[in-house]
Amino acid sequence: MALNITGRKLFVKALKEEGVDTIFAYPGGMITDIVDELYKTEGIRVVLGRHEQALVHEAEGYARATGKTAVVLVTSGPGATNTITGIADAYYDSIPMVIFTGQVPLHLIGNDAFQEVDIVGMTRSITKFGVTVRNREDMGKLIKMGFQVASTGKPGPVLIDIPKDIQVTSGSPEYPDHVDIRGYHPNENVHIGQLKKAYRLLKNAKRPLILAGGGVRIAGAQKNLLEFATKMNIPVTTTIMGKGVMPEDSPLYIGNCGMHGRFAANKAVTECDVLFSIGTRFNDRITGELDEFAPKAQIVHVDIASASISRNVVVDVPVTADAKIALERLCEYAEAMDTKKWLCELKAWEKEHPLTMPKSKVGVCPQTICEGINEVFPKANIVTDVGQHQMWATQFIKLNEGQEFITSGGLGTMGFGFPAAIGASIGNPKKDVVLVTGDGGFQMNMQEMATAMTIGVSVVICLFNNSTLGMVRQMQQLFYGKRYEITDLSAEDGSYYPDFLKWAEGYQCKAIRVTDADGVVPALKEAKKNKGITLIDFIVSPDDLVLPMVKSGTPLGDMILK
Ligand SMILES: Cc1ncc(C[n+]2csc(CCOP(=O)(O)OP(=O)(O)O)c2C)c(N)n1
Repeated sequence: MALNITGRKLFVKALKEEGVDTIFAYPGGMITDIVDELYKTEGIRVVLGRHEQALVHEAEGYARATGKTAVVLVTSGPGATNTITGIADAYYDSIPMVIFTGQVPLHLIGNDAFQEVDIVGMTRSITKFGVTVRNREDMGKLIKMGFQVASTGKPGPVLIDIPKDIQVTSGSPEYPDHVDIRGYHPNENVHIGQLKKAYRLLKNAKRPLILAGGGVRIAGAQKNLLEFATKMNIPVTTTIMGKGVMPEDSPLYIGNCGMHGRFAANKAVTECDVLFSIGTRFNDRITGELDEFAPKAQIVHVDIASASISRNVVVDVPVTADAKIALERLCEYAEAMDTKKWLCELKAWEKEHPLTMPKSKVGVCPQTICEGINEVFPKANIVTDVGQHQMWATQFIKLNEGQEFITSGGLGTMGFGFPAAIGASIGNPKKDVVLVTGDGGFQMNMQEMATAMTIGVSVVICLFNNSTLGMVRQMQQLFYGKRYEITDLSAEDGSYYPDFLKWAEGYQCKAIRVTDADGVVPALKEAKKNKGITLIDFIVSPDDLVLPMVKSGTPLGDMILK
């Protein structure tokens, strides 16, 4: 029999057996033993962030760029609570992740001990699975369960809380290959009868439409989607999480739909007679007023999680299946449909209201920046923060095959972008990473510049600096009589803090300010030459709007166009 080993040694063994080569960590009293064990370990890179929230976003960026399960390690109490926003973000966007938290020793749990919080309880509704290891002998099994649950079915975050005494207690060295988890049976098959029903419905449609979400990317089904849509001549619209699953240059691709979707795409959802939706959860930003969503359509919904089906939109044909498997099967019998007339209608709508924005009164037009990014970085992974800039990126940045669009879709977390971009670069160092961010969101995790400079990642930060919390200001402009309360980030005399160029100087990173359209492409080209971090401070007008816009709670067809 193999000799017993400590919990801290089993922790490292588990990571190795899971093939983990990078973890995102921040130290503290309740994980010093594990941290010490990592010091002695070869082959696992430990990335130190500057804030635990950012650390989780870094892990998310890594997972989103690589498809791997990301691993986070933080201490108990404030270390653990600081991860909560990131965990929620990962949960809503189905990112595979295992978060390890240190915990006070077992006998102190529940005693108001220093830095003790019930992190498992606090994160119950935003994790797929969470547990405190209370017995050293269960540790291997629980970690295995964590990795299994995080990465299978609809992926998501898992939290494993390890009390300090468990980390130093000796026990079995076994780390299982597989564990059976009672009640957890992710769907691996597809109900062919349901799929055939869906196919028949599509085949008889006059105005069929495919709505593709992030589930298509998670399943790695991009090629299958293209094949299916092309074989059948069916147009495709995407959600924000689905952006990029269909090549933007395909004649069948009509852009994103939803709150800031294209006019033609929202019209298509409103007018279609069969909506084949796959890998999307019908978030309210996609549906607008629920009762008016796709009012003329019969709806098919393919999703890996049966609990997601008919939760928001009651559907006509539910199909519980992995998106790739479903599309592979469908492609076996897919035949061309005559959709010429319908495609012409879509083209006419696109012509009626093409996606474009007026020239800005001051500063650089956001559309021009996005087009510059398309020109100079046609292969980069694109990461965004949350706000107007995010929506402009979804509208104007074109994604080619092999490019990821990494954004906080479900939770809409300001402060996500910069750390996620760092994580994406760590996961895929050969690929250019372009971050599109706002001056509000960037300031929520800008301390990570220290992380980025210290470990030497390469990111181009395109800061859309409109000196305002633009997305909220836009609502004030349109719906609240221009009462700009707490959205202006500048001082009364107009001065602005920080001066991003001077700030960047403190981190010894390259920084460029661009105030007019002519400066866009040269600045991006210079950033491309510079290995490391380049911050481009694009001065943007606070009055620029993201349009079209569907006001929250109104039907998708009612778009504000100017
Ligand atoms: C953590 C967090 N707080 C508040 C919000 C609400 N919110 C959404 S967008 C936005 C403004 C973002 O401003 P900025 O980062 O400057 O980007 P812009 O909209 O100007 O492009 C705010 C306050 C949020 N999404 N996340």
